[in-house]
Amino acid sequence: MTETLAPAPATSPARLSRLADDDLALLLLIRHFELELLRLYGAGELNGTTHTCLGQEYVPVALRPLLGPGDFVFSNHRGHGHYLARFGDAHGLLAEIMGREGAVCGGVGGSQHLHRDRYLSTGVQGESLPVAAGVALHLRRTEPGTLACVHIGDGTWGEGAVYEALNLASLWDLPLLVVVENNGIAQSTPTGAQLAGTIAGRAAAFGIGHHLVVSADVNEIRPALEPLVAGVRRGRPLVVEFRTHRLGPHSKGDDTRPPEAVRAAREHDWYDRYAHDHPDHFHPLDARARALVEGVVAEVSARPPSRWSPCE
Ligand SMILES: Cc1ncc(C[n+]2csc(CCOP(=O)(O)OP(=O)(O)O)c2C)c(N)n1
Ligand SMILES: [Mg+2]
Repeated sequence: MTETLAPAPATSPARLSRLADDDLALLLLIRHFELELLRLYGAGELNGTTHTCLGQEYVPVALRPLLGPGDFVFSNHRGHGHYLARFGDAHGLLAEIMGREGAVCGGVGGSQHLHRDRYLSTGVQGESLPVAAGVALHLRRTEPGTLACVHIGDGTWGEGAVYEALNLASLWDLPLLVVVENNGIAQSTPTGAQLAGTIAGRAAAFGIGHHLVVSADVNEIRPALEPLVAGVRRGRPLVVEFRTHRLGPHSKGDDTRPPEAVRAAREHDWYDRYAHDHPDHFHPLDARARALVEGVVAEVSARPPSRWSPCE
């Protein structure tokens, strides 16, 4: 059976519901943080690389209150939103990326390799899922009721380690929540050109539940996920697949998509849609988030370089 693998077609997306202030503020913080990063890279202020989550910000925002401090979060290369949703710490993250004092990991982890409490990220595709499964096993034994949440992209389903982890997660009833951000592309390869079958079918092959999210409305997504996440805490792994849209380049300046594909992604952007649907709510909070991030950039840019010692 052939199923559609690309993100939802570019029909006019539905009206978004009015968000709570803190959800909108967090969405906007992530949006402006990512936009500033691209600007800083363009200005030659940053080294290395970065992958922004522009267009996908609502995924960690929807999940935020469903995860507690006892839960582990394993993030990937596109992880700034995951970190900001967990800690709200734009200063520490920017300092990490810029290699300045106050950096989350002393400035040696950079954009992709963060560690703070029960939050870890890696830029190596497929690395985190087996580790998360191991942590989930440990949690099941020592802290029942907690879980390991791991974010992966559609392209990461090409890594064999994903299947070893899913096999054991199902066999051992692990509290493992696999969040798939299916943005329809892996670097420059459309999902339909690299993934046979479906993500749902692959989860089913291991007897693992699958929940598809096509909405970008946090108020719709969160209550639907709440009972499912509770099920994970009781020891059944779950795959939650978000059909989402990557607004920006893969990393920076490397967008190989045709202009119409970028335009279609923009039509689904929660940011423009929310501005249109709720201008009175959007504009003041947007201005506040923009100013906040500009302040973070000014403050962190003025800090001295970070120092790190393996013996500390
Ligand atoms: C093992 C490994 N192979 C290749 C890469 C280079 N790489 C980084 S991101 C990426 C594409 C990832 O696609 P996807 O999983 O769909 O995530 P997205 O970038 O779309 O968020 C690739 C090939 C990598 N980081 N790790
Ligand atoms: Mg992808």
